[in-house]
Formats: sequence, C-alpha cells, structure tokens
Amino acid sequence: MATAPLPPKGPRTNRIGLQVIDYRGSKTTLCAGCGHNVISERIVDAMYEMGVQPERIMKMSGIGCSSKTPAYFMARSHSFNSVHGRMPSVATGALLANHTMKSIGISGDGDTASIGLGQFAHLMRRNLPMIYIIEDNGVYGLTKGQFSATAEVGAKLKTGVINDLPPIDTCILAVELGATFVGRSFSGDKKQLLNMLKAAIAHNGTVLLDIISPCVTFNDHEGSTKSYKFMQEHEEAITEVGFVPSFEEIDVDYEAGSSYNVQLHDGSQLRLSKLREDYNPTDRIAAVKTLMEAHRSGEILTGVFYIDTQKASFTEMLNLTETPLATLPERRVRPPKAVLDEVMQQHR
Ligand SMILES: Cc1ncc(C[n+]2csc(CCOP(=O)(O)OP(=O)(O)O)c2C)c(N)n1
Ligand code: SF4
Ligand SMILES: [Mg+2]
Repeated sequence: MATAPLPPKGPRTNRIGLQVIDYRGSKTTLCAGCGHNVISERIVDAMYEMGVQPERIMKMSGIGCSSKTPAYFMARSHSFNSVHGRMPSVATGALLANHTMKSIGISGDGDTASIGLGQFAHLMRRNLPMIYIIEDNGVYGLTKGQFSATAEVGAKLKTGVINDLPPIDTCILAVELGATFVGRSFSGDKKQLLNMLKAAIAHNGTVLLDIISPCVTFNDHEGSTKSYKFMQEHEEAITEVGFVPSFEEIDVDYEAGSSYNVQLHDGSQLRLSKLREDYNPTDRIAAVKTLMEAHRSGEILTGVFYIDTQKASFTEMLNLTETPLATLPERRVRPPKAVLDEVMQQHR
C-alpha cells in the first residue's frame, strides 16, 4: 500500500511567512561578548516570533556603541541614527509623520541619562507609542569607558577611579514622568528579556526598558556594578514575566491571585507572577518606592515594575487623521490661496 507523501521540509517560518533570517541585520562590529550584541539577538527573536512586518518598523538611535546596534538587526526596516542624545525628538517627529509605523529606539546610558536627559524626559511624559531601550553598561563605551550617570556610587573603573556621584535610575524617572510600561532586564537573562520585548511590541504607549548590558572591554572587571558576575550575584527579579501573544490560544494555566494578568493593546496577555507577595505593578507610587528601596539595599531589581494600559498615547491624544500626515496629498495639507487671503484680511 502506498503511503501518503510527507509535507516538504522547508525552513521554519512565522505567522506572516518570514524566516528568522528576514529579521537579521549586518554583521556586528562590536566587541565579542558585548551585552549589546545579545540584546540585538533577542530583538530579532521577539520580532520574528511576534510576526512583525519588518518594513513597518522604524529603528531610531543616538550615538554610542549601543546606538550603532540598529545596523545589526532588521536590515529590511527603516533606520535613523541621530545626533547624540537627540533620538527622542527625531523619533517623535517621525512617528507624528506616520503613526501607523512601529518605532523601536536604541540608546545608551550616556546617550539617555547624560547628554539626552532633557529629551528623554519629554518623550516619557508624552507617552509616545514606542519602545525605548537603554543598553545600560554604566560607561561611555564608545569613548573608552568613562563613568556614565547610571554608574553606582563606589563603582570602580579599571584605572582605579571610584564613582562618587549618585546614579540616575531611568526606571524611576520613566514611571514618575508618565511612561506606561517600565521594566529592567539583563542581557544575560534570555527568557525574561524575550518575554519583555514581546510584551513591549504589543503595548500601545511608551515602553522604557533599561537593560543591563555589560561592556566587556571597559566595565566587566572586579569592582564594576554592571559586570556579568555582579549581575549574576545581585539580580533579583520582582516578577516572573510571562507572555501569551494574541494569536496563540490563551490557556488558563495560572493561579489567579498569584499573578497579575494584564491584557495588552492587541489582545496579548502579560502575566506577571508575583515573587513579592504585595507587589502591584499597576501602582505608580509603589513602583517608585520599591525602586528607591532597592537602591538603599543594594539590590538590582529586574522585571516589569509598572504598567498602565488605559492612558491615551501621544498620537491618540493628538487625534491625528487616519491617513499618515506624511502621505496626505498637498491639497489636503495646504489651504487654498483664497483661504489664506481671507485669514490675512481678518488679521490686518
Ligand atoms: C554632541 C556629542 N558629544 C559627545 C560625543 C562623544 N560621545 C560619543 S558616544 C558618547 C557616549 C556613549 O555612551 P553610551 O550612550 O552609554 O553608549 P555605549 O557606547 O556605552 O553603548 C559620547 C560622550 C558625541 N558624539 N557628540
Ligand atoms: S567598547 Fe564596550 S560597549 Fe562598546 S562594543 Fe566594546 S564591549 Fe560593547
Ligand atoms: Mg553606555
């Protein structure tokens, strides 16, 4: 008896028929072992698994080793490498011109918390719908390893210089200023980082992810507080991060009461299993307090600290036309001469 032929074995594809290779970028020129490379790999995995159309993504960045990384993932997407610390204003302009695109911004701790702090604050405050990633190594990697504003007090450079200024916690700032999805992860925590990125793709509003990403060349030695070893010894997850995308059947295999189940914009579910009995990721004040207490006790907390799925995003608040401003024909964006003449007459 003839047996039915097996379906042809081809490369694995995602729900829009693309292979993982369709999400890759050029070969990295960063140092081997740099945490930033691992983050690029997770972005590729998350975008592939979520079935995001690469051409619908705009990759934005500033200046730094971290800001170079958009070249190393999603070569088919749009990309803009801006001036140091100025990515937020460029990203805001680009998204307002075309709010149907999805935006992912890659910054560094120097790019964000030093030169770019003012721009960062206003982006968070507006709840612009984008994913903003800080690849946080506590130093200016590109300019040979000076302390950045996220370095802990007492952290030591290879040269022996000790940092005596208090760090800026970008997660506390983001919660306080108005971002609606705020978390911290570690480049070495594959599962947590992947789930956080997938949930970030499904969220509508500003996502701030501060990802500890060791600089193996300038800040991975004894005395560093952003090294692989230090993170392995001090990372403490506040919530276990689970994610069920909208296109997968939602199982009910979780214990109500032991986890927060947050429905995201596209119907996906973010499941935050409580590792601390009383932690509520929808309470802004609790998030700030928990993060401040962690500084006092020397813990490096990871997980999703705060989420709000109700607040309107900046593009919703502006009530933009459905057709992106960038593609509206001139006759719709430019009033005719007669109307302009009338306005001039009125204000004589
Ligand atoms: C206006 C301006 N000032 C200073 C510099 C020099 N500079 C380039 S990258 C950088 C810091 C990068 O640090 P970070 O953002 O943490 O990125 P990393 O290299 O650590 O990933 C500085 C100060 C610059 N390029 N432009
Ligand atoms: S200098 Fe540091 S941050 Fe820059 S590529 Fe090398 S390891 Fe990464
Ligand atoms: Mg840095």
